[in-house]
Amino acid sequence: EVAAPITCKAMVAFEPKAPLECRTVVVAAPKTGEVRVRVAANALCHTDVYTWSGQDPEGLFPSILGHEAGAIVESVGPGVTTLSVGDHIVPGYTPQCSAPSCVFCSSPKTNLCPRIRASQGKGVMPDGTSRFSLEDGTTVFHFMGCSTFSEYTVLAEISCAKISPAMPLYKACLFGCGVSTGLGAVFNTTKVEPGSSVAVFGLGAVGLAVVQAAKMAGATRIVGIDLNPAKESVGRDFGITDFLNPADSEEPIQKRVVSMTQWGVDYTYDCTGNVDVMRAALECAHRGWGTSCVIGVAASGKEISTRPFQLVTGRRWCGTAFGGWKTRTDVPKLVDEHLAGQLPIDAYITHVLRGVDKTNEAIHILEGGECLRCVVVY
Ligand code: NAD
Ligand code: AHE
Ligand code: ZN
Repeated sequence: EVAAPITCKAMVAFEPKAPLECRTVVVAAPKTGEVRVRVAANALCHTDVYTWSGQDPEGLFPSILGHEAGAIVESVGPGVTTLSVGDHIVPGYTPQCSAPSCVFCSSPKTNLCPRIRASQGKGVMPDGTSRFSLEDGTTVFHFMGCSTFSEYTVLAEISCAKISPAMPLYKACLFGCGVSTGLGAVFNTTKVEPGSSVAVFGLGAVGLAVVQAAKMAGATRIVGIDLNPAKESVGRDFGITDFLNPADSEEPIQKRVVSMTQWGVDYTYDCTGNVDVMRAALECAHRGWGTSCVIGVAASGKEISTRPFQLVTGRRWCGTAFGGWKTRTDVPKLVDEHLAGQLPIDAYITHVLRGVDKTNEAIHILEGGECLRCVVVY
């Protein structure tokens, strides 16, 4: 039996930087290998704001943005075997097809399953069409395979992490992107060892999750760097041992970090998306072995540069997507660790709003500088 289309409210991005418009949208039934979900809560990530601003080469309009959510399966399409109506899920923008023939899913080295990446980047479901339309029939594009600024959305089965129903969905959303990414950058991508020194550029939710994980991994010196002086105090709450504001001195920030530590720090992370910061982060990594991890997303056309000598003398540049976590196997484990009291995340939720129509306010709040994550409960 095929589910009927659902009519609900969604925030539609019609053009870059114009406020999202709360519209009635029609969400079609899930097709083969898809599920339709009721979004219970969504946390805003800086990447949503980046795409909304028009700088994302894959940004399409009109579209429904949003990718950090907790949701409940409402209906399942043909052929879906691993999810049932009522399951609690976290949508993933990095799917996990788990096919034995998928060299990415089969490898422990990566989470970058390419199965639906091309259609995802074009704002459509794997069959090349959208499940969203306006009441007048206009097609609305999907975003990052999630589109969670909508009361209902359609996801590929392989994009859904089924989580414990004991996890409140307003918190589960945090594991859908920023917090997981910061944790995974430390645990999976760079594998920080006890006693390491670390520098984190940008103390938003992503950067603070790097700080949290670095502390858990036994790093003994954690330098937090942010242009916003208010980030020193929240950074210390999460575990930074030192704070630097690049605006406090004419001296390049990488020199300041190196002079604090003699040869630089073992692991550095860009959590800003600024390519000059990425360069600074690489150049304050330890001579001989320091690793710098790019997490931030840079605007279309931006490129990174440094003197190759920085790499010749032993520094390594790497990057991470979703912290290297495999969505379907790892997100449920992160949730279980939280439920077992081993992974506190409540402090990331600095603001809570009610109603999908409050998403513009959430954007305003995230840009205000005091917000880590603003959760909108639908
Ligand atoms: P955010 O806006 O909440 O935090 C960014 C922080 O960086 C802010 O505290 C800001 O004051 C600081 N900052 C900005 N410019 C700076 C500079 N020049 N020097 C030092 N600090 C500076 O953003 P967020 O949600 O934490 O996301 C951080 C970045 O990570 C974004 O670029 C986002 O798109 C990206 N991201 C990437 C992944 C991934 O999988 N690779 C996942 C999530 C987010
Ligand atoms: N379309 C963007 C890509 C931006 C990007 O790099 N996204 C990150 C996730 S950011 C989450 O907040 C990512 O995981 N990328 C891997 C992928 O397959 O997209 C652009 O700038 O082109
Ligand atoms: Zn994100």
